[in-house]
Amino acid sequence: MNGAIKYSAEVLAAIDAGNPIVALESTIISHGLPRPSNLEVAIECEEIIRAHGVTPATIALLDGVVHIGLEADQLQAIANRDDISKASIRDLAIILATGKSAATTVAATAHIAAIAGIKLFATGGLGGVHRGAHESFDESADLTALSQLDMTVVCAGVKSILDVHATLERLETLAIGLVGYKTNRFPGFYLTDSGFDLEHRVDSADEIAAIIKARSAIGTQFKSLIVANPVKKEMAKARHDQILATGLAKAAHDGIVGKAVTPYLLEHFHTASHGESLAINTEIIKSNCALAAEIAVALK
Ligand code: PSU
Ligand code: MN
Repeated sequence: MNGAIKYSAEVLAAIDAGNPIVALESTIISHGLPRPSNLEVAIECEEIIRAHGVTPATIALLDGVVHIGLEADQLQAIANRDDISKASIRDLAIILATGKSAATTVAATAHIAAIAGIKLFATGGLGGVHRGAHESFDESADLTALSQLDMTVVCAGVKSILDVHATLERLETLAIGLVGYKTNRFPGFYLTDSGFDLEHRVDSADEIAAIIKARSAIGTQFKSLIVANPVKKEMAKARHDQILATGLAKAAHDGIVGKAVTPYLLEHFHTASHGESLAINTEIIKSNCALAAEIAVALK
C-alpha cells in the first residue's frame, strides 16, 4: 500500500539530518487523559522534547494513514475527534485498509516507531498483566510487542491498576530489560514504589545510553529495554488503594472487559481523585519525555 505511512515535515527533516527522535504514543491522548487537558499535555510533551534539541514523533492513524509525527491539526484531531479508536498492533492493518482513525497503544506505537528506525519512546505507564489474569487471560500486548522490538521505553513502571508482581515475572520471561532510574524499587505509576525490588539501578542518561549500545553488542537489541522512572510526588497510598478498590469493583459490576478496561480505570481515578491522578499522570508523562530526550542526546 503506497502512502500508508506519512512522516511529518519535522520528523522527515530529523531523519534526513540524523538528528535524534523520541516516539510518543497517542492512546494516552485519546483514551488516557480527559479533554481539554489531553491536548495541552500532548503539546507540552512535544515541547519538552524539542527543548532538548530532540524531535518528537507522536504516532497515530488518521483516515487510513499512519502518521509518524503529527501536525498541529492532526494532534488536535486525536485529542478531540469522537471516532478515534484504540489500536494495538493487530488492529493496524484493519484500520488502514478501512480508512478509519485510531490512536496507538504502546505496542502499536513501538511497532510503527521501529519501522521508522526510531529506538526511543516515552510514555506514562506500560500495559501489563491485569489482576485476575489467571482467569481472564488479560495481559497487554505491550509486553509481547516489546519482547520483539529494538526499543527503549521510558515509563513510570506499569499502571498500578495491574497485577504488578505477575507483570514483573512476565517481563523476565519475555527477556525485556528493566532498570530503575535513580531507584532500586519498581515504580507503580501513581506511586513511586509498587512494593517490588529492582535488580538494576542507573543514575544517569549516559549509563542508559551505554546499556542501549551494549544490547546491540551482545545481540539482545530486539528485546526492549524499560527505563522505570518514578514520579516525584506520588498519591497517598491509602487514597490510591481505596480508589483502585472501588474502580475494580465498579468495572466488574459494569462488565468492562478487553481494551476498555484500562481507559475505564484511568477515568475512574481521574474522577474519584478529583483531578489529583490527572495532575500526577501529567507529571509522569512530562518527566518521562524529558528523560527520554536526555537519553537521545546521550546516545548521539
Ligand atoms: N499509560 C498511561 N495512559 C494510557 C496508557 C498507558 O498513562 O492511556 C495506554 C497505553 O497506550 C498502553 C495501553 O499501551 O494504555 C494499555 O492498554 P491495554 O491494557 O488495553 O493493553
Ligand atoms: Mn487487555
